[in-house]
Amino acid sequence: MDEVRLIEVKEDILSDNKAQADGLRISLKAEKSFLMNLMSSPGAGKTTLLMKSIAKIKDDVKVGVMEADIDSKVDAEKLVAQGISAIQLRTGGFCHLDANMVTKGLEAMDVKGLDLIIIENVGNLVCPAEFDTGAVLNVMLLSVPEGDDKPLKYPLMFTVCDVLIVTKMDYLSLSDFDLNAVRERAKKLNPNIKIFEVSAKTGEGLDDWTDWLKNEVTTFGK
Ligand SMILES: Nc1nc2c(ncn2[C@@H]2O[C@H](COP(=O)(O)OP(=O)(O)O)[C@@H](O)[C@H]2O)c(=O)[nH]1
Ligand SMILES: [Mg+2]
Repeated sequence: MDEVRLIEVKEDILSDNKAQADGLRISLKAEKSFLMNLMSSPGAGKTTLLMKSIAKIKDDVKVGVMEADIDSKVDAEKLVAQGISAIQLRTGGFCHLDANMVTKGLEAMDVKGLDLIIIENVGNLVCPAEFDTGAVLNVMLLSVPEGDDKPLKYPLMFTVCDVLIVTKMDYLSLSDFDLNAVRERAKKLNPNIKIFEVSAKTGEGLDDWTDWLKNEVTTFGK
């Protein structure tokens, strides 16, 4: 019997996506639109952190949010109810956003006049790390209840992110989460990763993060 041919498609998909993401980055830079991609496990606190962060910077930075979920509108509805400009992308089962989906989302958004566009990616620590969205800043959340072993289990996510926000810090005293171990594990994978420690519930560490983000956005393209 003839041997069955095995064709590797993943590499092609990823390289096509990377080319599209690079093109998107160039056009967004020309428009001085700062695109940030926020990733984490489901329930780590992305939507909550976005609402708290945007409330702090909205007088200085005009923000729009692109929510992505497999099949629901709940996150965009939460943001809109807070007066935040948001659209919802339904990925229809896909576990991540790619540059093509983000391009479609941007076409549906009123991006003129926005200084900062934030993508809340589909919640998981695996697929979103593989697909470049065209963002200039990749941020991940790791919440204390998820445990300190996540850099060991999901190294790619920690490698591709510019920023790690350890969140739900209000749980720290209730858990065996080893903050130093997370810092060391993340830095070993990605020596340039910037780490913030935040509780969206108590507000601890929120200003450090939002002051830094505001500075990144306002100096973008200058
Ligand atoms: N205690 C605590 N709960 C939080 C914090 N941030 C988010 N949560 C809660 O975690 C749950 C999931 O949050 P959500 O923002 O929807 O997570 P997402 O799925 O990553 O968008 C909600 O019940 C939030 O109220 C935090 O810093 N501390
Ligand atoms: Mg959410």
